[in-house]
Amino acid sequence: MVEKLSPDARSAALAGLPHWMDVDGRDAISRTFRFKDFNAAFGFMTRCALKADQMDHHPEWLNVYNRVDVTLATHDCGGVSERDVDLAAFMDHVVD
Ligand code: H2B
Repeated sequence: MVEKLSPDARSAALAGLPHWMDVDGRDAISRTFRFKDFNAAFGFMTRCALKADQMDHHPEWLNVYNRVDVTLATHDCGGVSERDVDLAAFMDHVVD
């Protein structure tokens, strides 16, 4: 069973993910990524989708041309877990 991060662990994790924000009214984190064009955005999504499937941990996301809005939460625990932090860090690494 995946566990929700404690408030302290969550704050510490978010300090290391400065581009990610708390979602209003929901226990989740989000970030918007912007790319040169659709090709670059979809390439990013493809890399993240393969990683997410390997992790068995899947993002909620919306793509509009060169923009990808990502929300991460762990449905199995109803909040943010270490898996969300790991997937967020992977996504950041892909765009770095
Ligand atoms: N993704 C996310 N974001 N949260 C989950 O709780 C989750 C998941 N659970 N992907 C996984 C799949 C679970 O449903 C399967 C059965 O392992």
